[in-house]
Amino acid sequence: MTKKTLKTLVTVAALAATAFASVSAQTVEVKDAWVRTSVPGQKATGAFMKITARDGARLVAASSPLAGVTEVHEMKMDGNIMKMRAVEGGLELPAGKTVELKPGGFHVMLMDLKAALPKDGTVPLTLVFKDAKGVESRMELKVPVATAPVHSH
Ligand SMILES: [Cu+2]
Repeated sequence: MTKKTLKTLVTVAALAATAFASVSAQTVEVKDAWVRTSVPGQKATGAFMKITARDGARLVAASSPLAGVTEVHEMKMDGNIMKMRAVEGGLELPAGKTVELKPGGFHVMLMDLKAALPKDGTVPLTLVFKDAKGVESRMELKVPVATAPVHSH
């Protein structure tokens, strides 16, 4: 191997390591995630969790192979009616503050479900975050299916 080839290889390896570091040095933490059970024929359900972004970020998208459409939703009163809608521009995650996605509030909506989600199953869920500089990062989760909030200790 010539010296030049070796140097090129080292440079490539260094770049790969940098890319890996920026992904693995996860600045977003997700805790107590759960997806509500669904029955056969049910088209939608919600995923809930606690998200803390150390440096601040936005949850801009989510996806799951078990759902045709996945959106970040909020519940809001519209007159006397509680309505839910997609969070425009993504869910704001202020630096160091834990944002709770819970029934009746923010949630990740799984729609066009491909199958029923029985209790004790798991749902693969990908969350896409965008930091203050607009850099996107992905987080892959295996979320337990439950009928009520899950607490980790
Ligand atoms: Cu919803």
